[in-house]
Amino acid sequence: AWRKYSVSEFGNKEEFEKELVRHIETTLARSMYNCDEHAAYSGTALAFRDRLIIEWNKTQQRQTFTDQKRVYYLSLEFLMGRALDNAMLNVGMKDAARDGLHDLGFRVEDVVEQEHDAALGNGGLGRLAACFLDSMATLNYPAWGYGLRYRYGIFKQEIVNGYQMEVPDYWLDNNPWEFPRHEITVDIQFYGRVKNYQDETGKIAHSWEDGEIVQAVAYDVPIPGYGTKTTNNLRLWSSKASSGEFDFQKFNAGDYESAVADQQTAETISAVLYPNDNLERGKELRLKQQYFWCAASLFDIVRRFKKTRRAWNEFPDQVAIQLNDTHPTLAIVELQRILLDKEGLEWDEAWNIVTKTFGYTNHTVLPEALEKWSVPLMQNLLPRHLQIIYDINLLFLQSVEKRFPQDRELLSRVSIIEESHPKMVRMAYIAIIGSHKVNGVAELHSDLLKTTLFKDFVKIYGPDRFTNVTNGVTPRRWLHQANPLLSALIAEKLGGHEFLTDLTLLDKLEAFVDDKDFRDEWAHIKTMNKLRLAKFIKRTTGHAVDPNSLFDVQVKRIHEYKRQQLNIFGVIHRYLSIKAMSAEEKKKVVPRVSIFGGKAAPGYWMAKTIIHLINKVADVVNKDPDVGNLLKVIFIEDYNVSKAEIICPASDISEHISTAGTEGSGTSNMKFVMNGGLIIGTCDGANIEITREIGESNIFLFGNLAEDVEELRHRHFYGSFKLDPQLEKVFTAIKGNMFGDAADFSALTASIEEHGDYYLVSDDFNSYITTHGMVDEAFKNKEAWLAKSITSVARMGFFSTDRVINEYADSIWNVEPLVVKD
Ligand code: 26V
Repeated sequence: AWRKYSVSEFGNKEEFEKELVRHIETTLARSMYNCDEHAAYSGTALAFRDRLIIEWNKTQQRQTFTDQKRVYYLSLEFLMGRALDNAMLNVGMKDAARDGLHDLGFRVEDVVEQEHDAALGNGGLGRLAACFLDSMATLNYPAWGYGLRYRYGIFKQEIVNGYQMEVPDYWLDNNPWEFPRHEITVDIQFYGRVKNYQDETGKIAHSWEDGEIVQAVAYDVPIPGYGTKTTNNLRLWSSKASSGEFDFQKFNAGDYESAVADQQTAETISAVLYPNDNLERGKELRLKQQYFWCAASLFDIVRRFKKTRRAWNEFPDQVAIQLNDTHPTLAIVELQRILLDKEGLEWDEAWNIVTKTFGYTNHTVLPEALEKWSVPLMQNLLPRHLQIIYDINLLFLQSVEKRFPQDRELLSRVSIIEESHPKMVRMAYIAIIGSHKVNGVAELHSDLLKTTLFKDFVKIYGPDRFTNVTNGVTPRRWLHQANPLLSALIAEKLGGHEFLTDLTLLDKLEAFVDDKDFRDEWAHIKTMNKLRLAKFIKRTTGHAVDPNSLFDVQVKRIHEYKRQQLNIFGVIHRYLSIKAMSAEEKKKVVPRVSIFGGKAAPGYWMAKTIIHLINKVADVVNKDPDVGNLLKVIFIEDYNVSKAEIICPASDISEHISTAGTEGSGTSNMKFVMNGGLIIGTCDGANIEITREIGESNIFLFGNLAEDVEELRHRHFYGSFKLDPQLEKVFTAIKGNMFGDAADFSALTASIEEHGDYYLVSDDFNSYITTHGMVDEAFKNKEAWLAKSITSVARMGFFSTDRVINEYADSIWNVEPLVVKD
């Protein structure tokens, strides 16, 4: 009977308005007479939140009732961006909301912009996790995300005098999308010591005692699927001093301040997202974060399993856990500990359950990103886990020894413990040994894992433990939401929006490549999107850019391997060429806007130097009357998910130019092509598969191949290094103080000229410049360019995360969707 009291499921404009007003006047205690855009946002969000939470409840009941296998996606990062637009589109009520808001005097586009990005991630890895959640819900998989509820997301970037400054991103005030679950808490232990004792059967058992306890509190975020009834859950843990932790002794002794300080120490565990992308720095607090989150999640998963009253050997039939990089590797050790110490299973039985449960995804081959933790640090913080790690290692090495007797070298290479000073625990090795599948994120990357980084493990386990699942992006956010005009045009041609849930249907667009009206509309939409970006640039930087210019975009984390330095050197080269031209020659130049965006890790000096150089070049170029509109350089401050939604649809060409063999996959390459932009790139990451899908004539590839990188690096050191002559001209300009004090950039030029040019900037420079010349030529032929753009979009069906999730489900998780009939 209580069912009829489900009030909030508004189904039209009027009902939406009623809910909106109700929330503004009661939940927010505001009057409609002074309702501003922010209040309109909060009211709309609350109205949609009600809808989501009703579906969320039903989904959870359904999933519990059918009792089938669930997936748990463990990620330290979920780079969600804004939620409201996504919720409106997924629920299918955006038009009702638009009309309702309009009646009250608001534009839905402005209202949506009031929301603060949920920026709980650094870059590709975190955004991939967010796209996965969208696809898992849309495909009706019973799936949960587990992460940390950071009080501060990735820092906000400000550019001051051309330098990056970091500002904290406090984002939690008035966040309508999270539900605190104060009743769901887990006690997490740190430090202490291990006690050995004999159990009832006379067996030696272990218990971990006398540690410090911190409480994990669950916060749930609903994840709606697009056009489905499934609303999954993202559970984020927040740290809190356990009530026992507040030291009443100190308090009563008058030391109130110190008692509160202890409490704050507990709360720092989930305080801040580490802003290093691809650089491991062994900080104790980071290890604490990892264990805190793994232990809370495992406790929750095990508690849910135990409610089913099944036998332990059925655990892997009910639970699949995917490790997003090595950050959650302690979950493997924690499950083994629970099964041994708490549940009393035998080692082999427990370990068999563990390895069947876990899968591990690797995202990078860069050696500086591979996680290692010092043995003394782990001994102190997690003494029982270190013992278990040693046991895992012992048994593993014994089995290797049996199969490959007398290969001492092999044993020391694959040992979990690196025999350095101090000794280090190699987390990737635990992840491999404790999982049944290890995957890379694009073909080349997965091949490199097998032939280089994890070669010895292929020898030990055979090739079947290693596989590839090429990344994707969700077309809901990255096509439909970011580019409503293009999505509508495609829907008109294909007779509906089905392509959003079956992206391979895009191939039907190829039939229209030669249709003149269609092409014109396609071109018009690109221009509109460029105008939208131009307005944004004007508003945020003050620079006017001409939407008829070629928009050339590189937005991603700043890293030497991604080679923004190659791009800015190319821009300088272009600038010098233009300066040397006659008026006649200038008439033939294709006007260009070079757009950069991205954050540098706060301690990564070389990356910060690259940002500084880009901004200094912009200062000089943008006010040079010799150049005018032929070249503009723009650095977009604080690149994030919601800015990406404006930038991706507006590019003519985007740059994916990492040193071959270094980029795991890249995912923005997919977003740009899906939005009708062409790309210039190296044979690296998913660029290779994008080329295979869209055809070689639709992409601008350049540069050395991965297979030649080692040889080239060797030659730089042991042969003679000769700077590329074109690049030399660029360096001469920099050293002549053309962009301010050359000393500011000497580390950057020296890394190439003097320190071996590890990222092959000089080797690839000529080919890069030549290829940009081909881009200019191609852009002059508008019709041919449009044909490339349309054909490419038509062939991008493969890069939906729906395909990706189905591959994980089939080949790694062995889970089925839970489809509901209406
Ligand atoms: C790595 C590390 C290393 C230890 C210290 C903290 C920290 C934080 C984040 C990361 C993530 C770096 C790995 C990463 O983001 N990889 C990117 O993953 C994308 C999704 O698979 C892929 O498209 C990019 O090519 C890859 O660089």
